[in-house]
Amino acid sequence: MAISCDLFCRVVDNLGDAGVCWRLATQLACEEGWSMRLWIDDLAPLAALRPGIDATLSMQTMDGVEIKRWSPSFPDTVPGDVVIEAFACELPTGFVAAMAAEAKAPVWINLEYLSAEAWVEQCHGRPSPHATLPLTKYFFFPGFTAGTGGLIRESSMTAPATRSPGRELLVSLFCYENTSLPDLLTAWAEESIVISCRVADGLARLQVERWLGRPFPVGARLQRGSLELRALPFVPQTDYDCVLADADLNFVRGEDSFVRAQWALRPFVWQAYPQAGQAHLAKVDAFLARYAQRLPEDTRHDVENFWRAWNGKGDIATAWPGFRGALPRLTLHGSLWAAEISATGGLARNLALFCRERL
Ligand code: TRH
Repeated sequence: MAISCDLFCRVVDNLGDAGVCWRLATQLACEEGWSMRLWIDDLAPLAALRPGIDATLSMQTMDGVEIKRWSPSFPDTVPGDVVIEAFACELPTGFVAAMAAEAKAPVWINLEYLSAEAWVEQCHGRPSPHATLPLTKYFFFPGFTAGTGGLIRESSMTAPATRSPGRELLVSLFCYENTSLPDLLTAWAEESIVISCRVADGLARLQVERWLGRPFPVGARLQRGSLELRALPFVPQTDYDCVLADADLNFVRGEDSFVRAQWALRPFVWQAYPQAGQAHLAKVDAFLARYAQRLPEDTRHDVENFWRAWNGKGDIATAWPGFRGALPRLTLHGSLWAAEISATGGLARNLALFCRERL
């Protein structure tokens, strides 16, 4: 009998909540053979990520996943064998009661946010008994090391072909509001090589538009000095992987694009989800400590300077030349790093094994 699973996702902001849950749901369905039910409170981001999904429907099936709108009036539902609560989204009270009423309680997983911080290994897999009901929730942390749940990665995924360096530097840009962006664009416009920048729709495009001081609608191409700008439409999630693989350098953010950039093998720069008091810098540093560990010291220094400046600490224009010089070395590093982080196994497989042991 296939394992049945209810995955709950609340869209807090942006696309990452839906993006991560969608990848996980389809992988558990297609690769592990689970019978998946995805409860999501806002279907709009999902419909953008996966064309074919209709944001107006309260129930539909796509890619082997039953998608249900999670509305405040939650219907009486028999829980699946496994219940995944994504990012502590808080399950409906009635559903938790139904879980407790089952003869055998479902395996209850809280899927956490990705972080490279050391404490993750200590917390991964920890049980947390419910205060009043006969239920246990397990914390499942994605991560980069063997003591964590690993990273989302399709088992069918193949490494993209290597890119031979051309006469221009092809960059993809996806970011949050970023105070370093105008100075970086100015530095690129004054470069000695052509920088061809594909700008993601949304915040990245709007900030480029502000820097240009003129409209920069989706589909537009504009040139400023050495900088060629192209405003990409929002592309489906699977196509976004190709955008990353086609570039020489990718700027990514949040969680899912951050992981995909690593599977794309190209040099990349991550903007962490901004937090008050620059708390996100600890996350950036924790990741850099792992990612840059095996790089020569001067390269490591260039990478750290640039990444920190991109995350609000330091001067991006000063950091750019060193980082640009480090790109050939980082291109070689991409495959080694991807091999290192794939050794932990894919998150969907690790999660399936974790649950099977507890079913
Ligand atoms: O959208 P995000 O900022 O999501 C964030 C993070 O998950 C963050 O940790 C969380 O706290 C916050 O949401 C609530 O960035 P992320 O995670 O990279 O998700 C973006 C998704 O959008 C990813 O699946 C790739 C996809 N995407 C496309 O499919 N097409 C596109 O054109 C672009 C630019 C992105």
